[in-house]
Amino acid sequence: MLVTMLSNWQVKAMAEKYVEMYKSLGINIEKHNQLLNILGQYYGAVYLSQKNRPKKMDYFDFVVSEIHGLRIQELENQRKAGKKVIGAFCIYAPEELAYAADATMVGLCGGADFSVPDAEAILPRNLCPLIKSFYGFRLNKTCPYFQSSDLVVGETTCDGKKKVYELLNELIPTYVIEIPHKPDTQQGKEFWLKEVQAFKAEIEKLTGNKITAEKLKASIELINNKRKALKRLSELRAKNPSPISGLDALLISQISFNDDPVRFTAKVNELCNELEERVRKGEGVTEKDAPRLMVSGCPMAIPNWKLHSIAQEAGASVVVEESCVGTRYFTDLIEPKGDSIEDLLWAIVEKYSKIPCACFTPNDARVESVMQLAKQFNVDGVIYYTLQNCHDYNVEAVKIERTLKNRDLPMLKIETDYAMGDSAQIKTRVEAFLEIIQGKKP
Ligand code: BJ8
Repeated sequence: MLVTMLSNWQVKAMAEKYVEMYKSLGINIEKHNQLLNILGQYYGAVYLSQKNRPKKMDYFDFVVSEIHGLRIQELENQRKAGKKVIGAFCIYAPEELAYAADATMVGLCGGADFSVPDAEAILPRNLCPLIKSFYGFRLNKTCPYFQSSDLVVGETTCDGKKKVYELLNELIPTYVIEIPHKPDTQQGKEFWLKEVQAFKAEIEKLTGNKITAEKLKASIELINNKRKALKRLSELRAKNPSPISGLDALLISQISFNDDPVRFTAKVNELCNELEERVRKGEGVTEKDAPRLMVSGCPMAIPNWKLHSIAQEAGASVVVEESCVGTRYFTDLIEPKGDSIEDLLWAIVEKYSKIPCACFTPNDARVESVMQLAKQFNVDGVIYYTLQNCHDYNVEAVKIERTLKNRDLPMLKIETDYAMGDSAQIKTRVEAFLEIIQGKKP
């Protein structure tokens, strides 16, 4: 959601350019302008101040500058042509089904502190900031993706989300997919298949379009291509020095939930071509001996850049995110064993049940994934990132830390929210952590 470093008059010009669209979407224009001002300045300070960025990041800067403008205009044009927009919060929502019915799936705003006070007027304060943020955005009508959505798809991952979806449904039609928490079992997978079938029927009802095997196969390929491009980008970050900053890579992952998938995939691949050239020349964004970090834990929805910017400023190179806005989204592809609709739906279940969210129990696959990534990316340490009041990720830190310790890899646990009040304290802790890491280096 946002704008490059725009001066006040530029924000005003953009707000005026799209004012009729915003009015038709029922956006709270005054409040939305405040949001654009804050985010524009934040983006400029965090992103545009970086040195030695790849040239192909220009496209992603442009997307950010128009994320509340042109992209919304595109969605509105699609809606005028009779297509539907489905908003989602979780990577368990099978976007392949939306595209197979000629709909579009977009990520909804849920990564900013801006909307939290509005949510706290209704919700308990001691709730995950991600949940308060998205509910507040619907209440205060400043997320144009919410305003453009014909349906929201939620999921029974954590209790906070599950209960807030009931309240959200009072404000916008919200369909909830039930996610089994023991997906390794045959029983769990069969249950999930029924949920995927029911979601398919819901989308067909919403769009009036039948999801055929042919269309589903095409949309699986569409999203597989997006995941492949993100994986290619991720693998380039394993090089030393990494050819792209952690902040830029995080931004691209965040944008992947909002941009047009065909265009996005092409642009990520173009960026990867440039990064491969950098790797060939041995060029990176940091010195070769900069401490290499993994960030593991809760997803970071746009514009949540707090931890990455602190770590980067402290001299670290964030090289991988074990997160849903990171490796969990693109590690596995959908690989159907046949061409029938049943084969394709099963393949969706198989892929999605491999995403090791902390809502699963037990969740050994996540512990294994962290260890495998630590090796692949040759990390010197892990920052375990958990949002306040997220019990699943907070508790799962115990097992992850224990296993990392056995491999002699240091871990720093940061529990935070979206406000900036604790930035100085996090900075001090990250700097101390980097000193420990440097002290361990031969
Ligand atoms: S698959 S991680 S995107 S649920 S909202 S669990 S932070 S208390 S987001 Fe997630 Fe899907 Fe899992 Fe990934 Fe905790 Fe907050 Fe709940 Fe959250």
